[in-house]
Amino acid sequence: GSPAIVFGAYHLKKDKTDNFYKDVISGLRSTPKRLNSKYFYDAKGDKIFQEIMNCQEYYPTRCEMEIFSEKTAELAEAIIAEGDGFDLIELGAGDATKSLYLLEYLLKQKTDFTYLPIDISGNVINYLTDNLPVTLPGLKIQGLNGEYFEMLKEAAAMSQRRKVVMFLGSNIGNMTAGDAAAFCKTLREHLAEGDMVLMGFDLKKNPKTVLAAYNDSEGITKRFNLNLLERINRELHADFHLSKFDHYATYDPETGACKSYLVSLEDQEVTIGKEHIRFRKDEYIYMEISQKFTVLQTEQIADNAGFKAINCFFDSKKWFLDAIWMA
Ligand code: AVJ
Repeated sequence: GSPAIVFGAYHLKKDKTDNFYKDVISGLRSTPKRLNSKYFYDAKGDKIFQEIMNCQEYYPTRCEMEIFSEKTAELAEAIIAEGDGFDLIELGAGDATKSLYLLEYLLKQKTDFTYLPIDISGNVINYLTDNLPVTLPGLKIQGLNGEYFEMLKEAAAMSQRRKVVMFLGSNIGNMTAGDAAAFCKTLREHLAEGDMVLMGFDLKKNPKTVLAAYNDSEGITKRFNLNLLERINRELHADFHLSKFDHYATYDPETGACKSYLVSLEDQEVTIGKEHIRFRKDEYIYMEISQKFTVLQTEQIADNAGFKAINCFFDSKKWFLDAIWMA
């Protein structure tokens, strides 16, 4: 039957500022200090991330774009193979540039599907639900603004159809190995047998290539990191001096962990609401991990979570992998 879905966007009503404040305070009260990179994506952060994706050194987007533009038919056929009439859910959809290739192809084939983008950024969801129906006439779209699994539950409550969940751009790399394993297990629990996952992984490669992508010469990634301090200033009434912090990126080819830090350039105290946080000179805030994988590791993650890895799509350099898993 047809899905009980209308055009539009669903926005999480819960007080998000509250979670943001709690996470920031507990992160900055920890030793070592840390902030969660999921908070990078406010309106300005979304814009800076666009700049990152367009910059010379940041290769992952171009690699995955090549897969989606050059192997559209193969990707679509692998997805359709399990039957027509499905919900195509995208976790962390962003501007959906890569998915557009797939959506356009599926529409041309008169495939019966609804596209459900999920994103933590309300701006992203508004943009997609406003623009995609214009770019792709006939597209059924339901935007979901909020956390992945809360919104996945919303999606499941809306329709009983087969699910194909896309998690692209190596977004999974923003989790530690343990968190990624737990995430995939939880994802599997939210799915039924026959459902599919299309997961993007940034693969291990020359360490200089990886590091340059997170340490770009124009300092876009530095601005991306500092923007979170600016967001905290604005939304949580704090007084970070951005010029008193510097960006430091590192890549360890052994573990595949690429990490970003903001380093305090002097002894200083920052006020956030009624909290006071002390920084020693050279003390760092751990901002983000962007994990790189071997193909074998991705298969082990699938296995361990109860998925069957059934298909691998690589770019021509084999720098990036889009894997299809079956629940
Ligand atoms: C959106 C999580 C895939 O980790 O490569 C880019 C975010 N951070 N440059 C990544 C990011 C710094 C990006 N992901």
